[in-house]
Amino acid sequence: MTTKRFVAAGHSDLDELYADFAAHDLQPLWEMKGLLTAAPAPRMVPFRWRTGDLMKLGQRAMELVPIDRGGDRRVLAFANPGLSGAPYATNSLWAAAQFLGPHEVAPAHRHSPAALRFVLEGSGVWTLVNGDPLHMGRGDLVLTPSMCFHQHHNPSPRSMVWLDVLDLPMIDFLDAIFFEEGPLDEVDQRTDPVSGSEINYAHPGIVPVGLYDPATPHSPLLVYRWADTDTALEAILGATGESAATVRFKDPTRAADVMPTMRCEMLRVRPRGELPPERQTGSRVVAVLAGGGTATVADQEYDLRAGDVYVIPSWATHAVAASDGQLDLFVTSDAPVLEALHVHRTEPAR
Ligand code: 1HN
Repeated sequence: MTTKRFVAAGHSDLDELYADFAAHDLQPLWEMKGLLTAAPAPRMVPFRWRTGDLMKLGQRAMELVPIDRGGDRRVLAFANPGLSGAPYATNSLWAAAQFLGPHEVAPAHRHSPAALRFVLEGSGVWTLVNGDPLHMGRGDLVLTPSMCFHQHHNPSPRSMVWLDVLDLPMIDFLDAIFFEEGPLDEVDQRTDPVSGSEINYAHPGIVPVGLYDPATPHSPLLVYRWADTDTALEAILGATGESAATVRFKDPTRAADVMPTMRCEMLRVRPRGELPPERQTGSRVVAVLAGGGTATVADQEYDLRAGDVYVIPSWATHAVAASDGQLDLFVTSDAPVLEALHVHRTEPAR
């Protein structure tokens, strides 16, 4: 019945109907293509940023661009070429390199997007998170969860560079961005050797009774030290004899990732070892802490050097092979969000 009437309708009737749909901000589903793809079809593309280029450009920025209110952070965002000029490394994750020169200060602010820092080289900067001074050293993972005040200061005579990853694209997509400057008076430049969060929460399997508020939606341990990560990976690889192992950074007070939106892992591949091809839903940012080798992402092959950063789109095949040295990769993803929504999938791939 409906079909007959459709066929009987003249071209101009249909054209007029479609024009009226548009005039009323309506779109017919039956004309849409590619709405439901058989598998994820990301706009972002696999991409790798080389450390050599990054360090040279960052150095020039340090010479020419001061940090002050208005700019606040000297940050170079990794902009994925598939994302139409947006300053986003993946569809869901912001990733960037941040440069802080000798004696520079990045003043306090807070925002609803959560951030993490991973130090690829150097040390000597303190990040204060809600007033807790966290020293940043090579291989350390530092959390600045949603709505926590954070500032950075560099009392050392050397500049420092680290990787910032934020859930900004997700929070922007959800129209849930809030931002606030911190107090404008004196910047807190404490350099405590150990943070309060480590005093309370850095002892394996042990947490203080009566201190932690279970309503806090992130790990109360705000820094994960490289010495601990390295020790864990060595112990696990030593025991299994395998050529690759991955450890995950967890909230020490419950079965949860470090923050509700981002998963952090460290992958170690022994010299000449391999991580077999795999894929998962959600996007990933990978940073090379040490060693060299090759990463394959879909049809792209990247030779890796310490300091390089690359991204993996949802459901793209990913494989890693170490060269003669041991390869250490820091991996951040949006997996906790996909898991919460029951759309996280992972499988071996060929
Ligand atoms: C931010 O607050 C920092 O505090 C770094 O170090 C990068 C990128 C976008 C929005 C906020 C920081 C950021 C950021």
